[in-house]
Amino acid sequence: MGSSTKALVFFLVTMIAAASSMAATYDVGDASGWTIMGGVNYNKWASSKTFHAGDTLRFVYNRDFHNVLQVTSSDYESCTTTAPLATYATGNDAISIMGGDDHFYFICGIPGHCEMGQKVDIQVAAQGPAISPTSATPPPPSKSSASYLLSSSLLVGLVGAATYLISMH
Ligand SMILES: [Cu+2]
Repeated sequence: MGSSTKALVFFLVTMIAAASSMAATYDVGDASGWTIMGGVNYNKWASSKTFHAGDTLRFVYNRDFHNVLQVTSSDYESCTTTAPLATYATGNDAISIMGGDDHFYFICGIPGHCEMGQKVDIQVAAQGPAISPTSATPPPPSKSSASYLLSSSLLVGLVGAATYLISMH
């Protein structure tokens, strides 16, 4: 194997390793957890982060007093708890925000809690977690799942190229 090929393979493998290690886990509310105590502003918390498809949200709370409902945008706005898209109630819920929506909306389903501010709007960044496209202008937010797919296929392409280069020698 020529040294330039070796360098290229090393580069590709490094890129792939870096891309796959970028998924992050976020504790919602950090040390405060998921609560109505202390007046945590969850959207202020969320705006301090940059979420990517593939990241994990962790809701930590006392399950005797709270739960986590994933809801639609309008149910989030109106604090409607009767038609959740998903319900979590273990007290330590790890929720992957892999692919899908631009926004993930979560509220507490215990009466009154959402109204008291126990709600969070997680906006997933427009660009996928793998490899940023080289174009100067990022795609609009509505294209996030498409760009995530694009990054994924780029990754598959890199793996294919690396495999091909190795098999040539
Ligand atoms: Cu609650």
